[in-house]
Amino acid sequence: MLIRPRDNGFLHPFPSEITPRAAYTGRRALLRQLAGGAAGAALASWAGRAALAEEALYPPPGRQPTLPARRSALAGGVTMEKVTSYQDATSYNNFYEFGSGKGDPARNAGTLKTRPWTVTVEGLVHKPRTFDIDELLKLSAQEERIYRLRCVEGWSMVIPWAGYSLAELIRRVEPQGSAKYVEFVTLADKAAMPGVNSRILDWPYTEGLRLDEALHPLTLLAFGMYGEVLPPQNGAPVRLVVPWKYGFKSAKSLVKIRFVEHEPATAWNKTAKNEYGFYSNVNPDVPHPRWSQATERRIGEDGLFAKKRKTLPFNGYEGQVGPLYAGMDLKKFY
Ligand SMILES: Nc1nc2c(c(=O)[nH]1)N[C@H]1C(S)=C(S)[C@@H](COP(=O)(O)O)O[C@H]1N2
Ligand SMILES: [Mo]
Repeated sequence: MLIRPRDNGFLHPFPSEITPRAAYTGRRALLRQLAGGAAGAALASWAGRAALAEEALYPPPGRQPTLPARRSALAGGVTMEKVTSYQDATSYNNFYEFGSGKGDPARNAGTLKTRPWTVTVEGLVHKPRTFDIDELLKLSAQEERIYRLRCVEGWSMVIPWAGYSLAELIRRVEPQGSAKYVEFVTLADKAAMPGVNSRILDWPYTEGLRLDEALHPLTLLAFGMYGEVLPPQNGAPVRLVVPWKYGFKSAKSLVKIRFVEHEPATAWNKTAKNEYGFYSNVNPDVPHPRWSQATERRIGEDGLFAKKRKTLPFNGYEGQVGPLYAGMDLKKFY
């Protein structure tokens, strides 16, 4: 019997709970065979379209090593929306260390060397430690989380990440009672990163979260996407993904995680205080000083006639993270 894709599965396949790339490519091969084979015309055209759709969404084999991950069971961990194509997600990026144009990271980030690589966890913790990246990768089981991410410039996308909750790491280093915030420091390597020689930002790029935000299970330490390890332009070998905050909170290519008592400075806040606050929760009611933040365009849908989408509070994750901000004036703490 033919296994029909689910409505949603047509656009994002659910081959099994374990989603190594082989499962996707095997399914595509089957679809192609059906499309070209003796099957009826309707079936052939259905299979042809399905194969094409999946080819567009997932990378062809051999780009990056695979990174198998089991599908997340976390509330909010898997959105049912159409996944952005791999091509779009890896060619339209913000990664200022490699240039400020959206195409610069894909063009320039090939110089990033991701081995050897270490991440140092320090500050107000009982067990400070430097992790080798391969050790960090195996610290907890890799989960596939499919998150929306919204950039402050008005575009959004849906990406299947592989990683585990940052809380898994935090738990192991045992924060002290005085730790209230977490600061994230990313690589600033002048030789490998042409952007670091410019003065656009005060390098290294840093970000911060309140400790309870960092501990929220949706906050992901990501090592992969689309069943593979992260490509350099998306923040290899390890980055943060905080789906209810504007994209710039999701710091790429992390080298240090520091536990501190006071709210840390962040790279964008230092550069333009009135445009980028510490909290940066996706909030359609708070316009950026230079544009509205009430609507967004999904990458891949940005044709001339594509409708804009309404931006949701907390990027649609209000049910999960709203309680973190109970009683706070989110226009003041933007
Ligand atoms: N180190 C570093 N991390 C960064 C950035 C950056 O310039 N440098 N840009 C941020 C911004 S503005 C966005 S929208 C996201 C983009 O992630 P993506 O390219 O994987 O879509 O990365 C964030 N992380
Ligand atoms: Mo962004």
